[in-house]
Amino acid sequence: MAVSGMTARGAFIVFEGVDRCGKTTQTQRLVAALQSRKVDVELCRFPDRTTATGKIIDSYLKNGVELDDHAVHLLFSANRWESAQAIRKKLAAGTTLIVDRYAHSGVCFSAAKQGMDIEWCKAPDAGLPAPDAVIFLKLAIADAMKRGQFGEERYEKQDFQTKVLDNFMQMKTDSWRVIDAKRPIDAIAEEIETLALDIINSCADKPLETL
Ligand code: DGP
Ligand code: NA
Ligand code: NA
Repeated sequence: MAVSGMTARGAFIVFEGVDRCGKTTQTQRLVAALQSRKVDVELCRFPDRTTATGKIIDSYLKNGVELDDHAVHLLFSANRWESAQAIRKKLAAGTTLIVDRYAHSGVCFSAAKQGMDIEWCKAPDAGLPAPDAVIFLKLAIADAMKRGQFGEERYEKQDFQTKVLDNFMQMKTDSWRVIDAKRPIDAIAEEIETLALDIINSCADKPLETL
């Protein structure tokens, strides 16, 4: 509960999953639902393609430039570090952040590449603000492939996404909230809204942790 004169901090809620799992739709739906309940909330997504690092990442994802796997991994991490200070400030000011991908994507996508090790991939993100909750939208790759636009960007290939999903399942801890993403959009949105309200209430007086 908020003590008078103090603002309860916002929650840092991260959505993860393979490509086409419905994260973008669900994060947008959640932000709209929370806004209609007068929750102070903002949507963010990583990679943030608008920054200097984000522009290189965007070009890489669209196959416009080739980059060494280690170099691009560090760019994705740098792209999160660019926002770290703003994330801390917003949370402290009471704004809840709904985030479409974060450090778990960083590790799970890079480690799906030959010769890229999970522990090496985790290192550059150490010290970033840690999510209060990870909501994982779980979808089989065969089902993701039936959805529109799969295959347009660099990583949107069946074999690669299968490895990414395996990595997510390996990294998953008991604290992740796993959502069956094969169901209708409205049913998922309803489940997530209840979950998010619960997370927002329960982290208001807990300190923000770091990765
Ligand atoms: P999105 O804009 O959410 O569709 O993400 C773009 C693609 O980049 C998607 O295939 C997931 C992947 N991705 C997101 N974050 C990272 C990261 O930190 N590292 C790597 N290697 N890939 C990432
Ligand atoms: Na994508
Ligand atoms: Na690997």
